Amino acid sequence: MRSLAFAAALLIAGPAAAQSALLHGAPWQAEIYSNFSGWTGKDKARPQYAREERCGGSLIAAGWILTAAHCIDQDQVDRGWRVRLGTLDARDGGVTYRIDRLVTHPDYRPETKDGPPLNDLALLHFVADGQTDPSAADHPPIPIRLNGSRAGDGAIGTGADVTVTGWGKNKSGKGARFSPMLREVDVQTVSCNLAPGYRGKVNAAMLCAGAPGKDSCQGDSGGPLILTYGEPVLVGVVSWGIGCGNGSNPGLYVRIDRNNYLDWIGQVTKANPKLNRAN
Ligand code: 4AZ
Repeated sequence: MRSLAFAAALLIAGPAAAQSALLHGAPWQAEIYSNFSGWTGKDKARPQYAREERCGGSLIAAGWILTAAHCIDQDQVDRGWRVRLGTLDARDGGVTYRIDRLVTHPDYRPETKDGPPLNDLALLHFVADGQTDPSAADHPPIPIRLNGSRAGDGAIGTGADVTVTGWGKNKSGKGARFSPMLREVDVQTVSCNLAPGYRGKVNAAMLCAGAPGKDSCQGDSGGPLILTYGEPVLVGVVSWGIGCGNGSNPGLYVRIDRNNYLDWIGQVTKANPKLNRAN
């Protein structure tokens, strides 16, 4: 993926320069990170952002992050994993929050050796605490609209221009590195069944997207797949893949539309007002 900050700099250079498909960045982008401090040995030598970075996520409503279920469990919430919002820089930028509730999709099933996770979604509710910059309340981050939330939103077919963002690895396998700065890559939706590794293992609640040498990768999970034609809208959540950017197996995303997960997200975030109350 290329750096969003770099893309923005190119944009300023003039109309001939490459343009980011996300003209105004990705203000809904969240980072889910571990603030564990007891690292030892080889882990201690790695940069802090690389030790802490766990997953991406998207702000979808005030106080709510949509991410992948495989990104976080209740144990990790209890150990103090946090959410970071409002920055391209995962090292120390933005504003961080305490996670006070995790709602994993009731039908989530982890990946198996034969195939991808099922219903790989979780919702995180977050609140400000003593580590949260108090001035953050003056400029709340901007949520991304969910596909299907407006009349006229359809299911995403193949050949749609979409963009994925994250702090994940630059390749699969040895020598791969997390990125300290948020990166983005423009890809296209493709048929999952054309991928030899996915045929027969995917279902209609999944979406595949890729382009030659372009993909999401480990650490990007939970992050947004955005439809970039017109107003940005969240159409997918980074979930799984066989390798990264290897040409034959595109990235696999949880599909978001009227027939897929919109009701569940609405129920969790709206139907129980108690869950929306900061405590
Ligand atoms: C992962 O391990 C992962 N190439 C995420 C996305 C992709 C592969 C792996 C897509 O979280």
